Amino acid sequence: MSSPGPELYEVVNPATEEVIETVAMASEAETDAAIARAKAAFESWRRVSPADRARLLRAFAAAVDADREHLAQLEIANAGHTVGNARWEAGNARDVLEYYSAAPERLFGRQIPVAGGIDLTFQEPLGVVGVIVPWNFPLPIAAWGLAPALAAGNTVVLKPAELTPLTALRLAELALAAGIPEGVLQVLPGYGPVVGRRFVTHPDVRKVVFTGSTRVGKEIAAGCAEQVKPVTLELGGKSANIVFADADLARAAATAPYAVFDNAGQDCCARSRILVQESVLEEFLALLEPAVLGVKVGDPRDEQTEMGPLISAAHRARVASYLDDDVSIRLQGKAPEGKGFWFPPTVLCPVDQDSRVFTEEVFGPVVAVVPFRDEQDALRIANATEYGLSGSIWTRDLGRGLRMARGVEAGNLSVNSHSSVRYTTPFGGFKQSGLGRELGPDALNAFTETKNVFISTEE
Ligand code: TXE
Repeated sequence: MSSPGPELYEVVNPATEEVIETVAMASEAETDAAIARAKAAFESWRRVSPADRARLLRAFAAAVDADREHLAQLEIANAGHTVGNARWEAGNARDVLEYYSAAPERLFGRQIPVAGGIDLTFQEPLGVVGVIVPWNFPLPIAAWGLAPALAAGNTVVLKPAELTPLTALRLAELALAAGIPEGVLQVLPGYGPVVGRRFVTHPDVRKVVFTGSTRVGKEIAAGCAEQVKPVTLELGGKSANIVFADADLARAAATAPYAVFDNAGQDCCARSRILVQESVLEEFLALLEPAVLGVKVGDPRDEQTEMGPLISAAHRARVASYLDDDVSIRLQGKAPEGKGFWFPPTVLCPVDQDSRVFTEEVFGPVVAVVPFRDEQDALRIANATEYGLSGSIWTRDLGRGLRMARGVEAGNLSVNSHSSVRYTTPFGGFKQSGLGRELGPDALNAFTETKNVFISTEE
């Protein structure tokens, strides 16, 4: 009797709707086998000397560096990212690997003074880490999870999103070519409720790292709680871009589209609510108009393109549904017609602050503009959301900028800038935007347990 073959998944180019690859989806049994391999590999990987582990991670970073253009082209084809973004993302994956390659030799313990002996603490690896990656930034988010995990001495099984497995699969090949031993990093394409779910329920997976929707994040957190399994969650956002009347309005308006339409709005840090002080609302909208209408949407391979397509037909339908509500479109750019999951950059104003579009994560190129009176009013609006990932504050008064940054309930704020992500600084959300921090020195804590050892010196 022949057994059924693996389930196959057709990977589609969202700019052309063409099938570019067919990928075998892992079953639950294959997931268990991968976890068993990762567990076996952990026993030797944890014993690799810190200097050798650092060397192997540097070699992995160098392999990613040498393959940057190839990785970028894969991401353009698979995720529809613009060529500029895709190159930045491949560079970011390399940077993150390089940054954490310094960690194995710097995972210091402490010696705490105690009576009657010597007390030592050790930062021990956890074991097998399951990393679940979404489709919006497949390559950087994979690197943010796997690099600190491996550096701290863990082994990793990584599940890319169904829609975007190609760059993660390439990362696994590059790791092997760089000398990272078999089983230390495995990439397992598969469905969330099959492979991802198994990371949660399998007792040999000692930690789960998840980036994705708040709905699934809650399910994962609940499942991990059953086993008291640590979990890092990076979830949705509804971030505010707050523009005060005293700001450099021209700069604030010129950069606002980038802050929400970048990656076609499929960014958990997207500043999808623009809050403008009421006295300058019309002036700001007038400045915003050329910036929005000028966004070049189209072929992501073209160096001039600023915005590519959405990831899928289903996602485009979901984004479009927000415009079926009773909303006022103030500005709308152009998007190509025909094949591809295109959507035009769209600015809504005025907006009902209780509406779906103002309270839910749209994850598309749609931004809502509302006026505010003063600092207190701006804070009230900015914080009236279940999310708390990022936000921007535009003002020439730095005291106010800092006051507002301290007042907004979010993990990553920027003043006179929209930057949220640097690989050297912590990244993560307040409230329902997440749990724990990725990147920077803090991320390493999430991949170790502290062990305390007391040695008696009594005679
Ligand atoms: O996310 P899912 P989707 C938000 C964004 C988007 C919405 C839905 O608003 O429109 O979520 O996107 C895996 N157990 N974000 O449906 O389902 C899945 O296979 C374990 C924000 O794509 O959360 C994929 O690998 N894993 C976000 C990953 O989870 C499961 C990025 C994310 O998929 C699972 C993406 C399960 N039961 C979407 N079900 C951000 N923070 O940037 C699914 N998965």
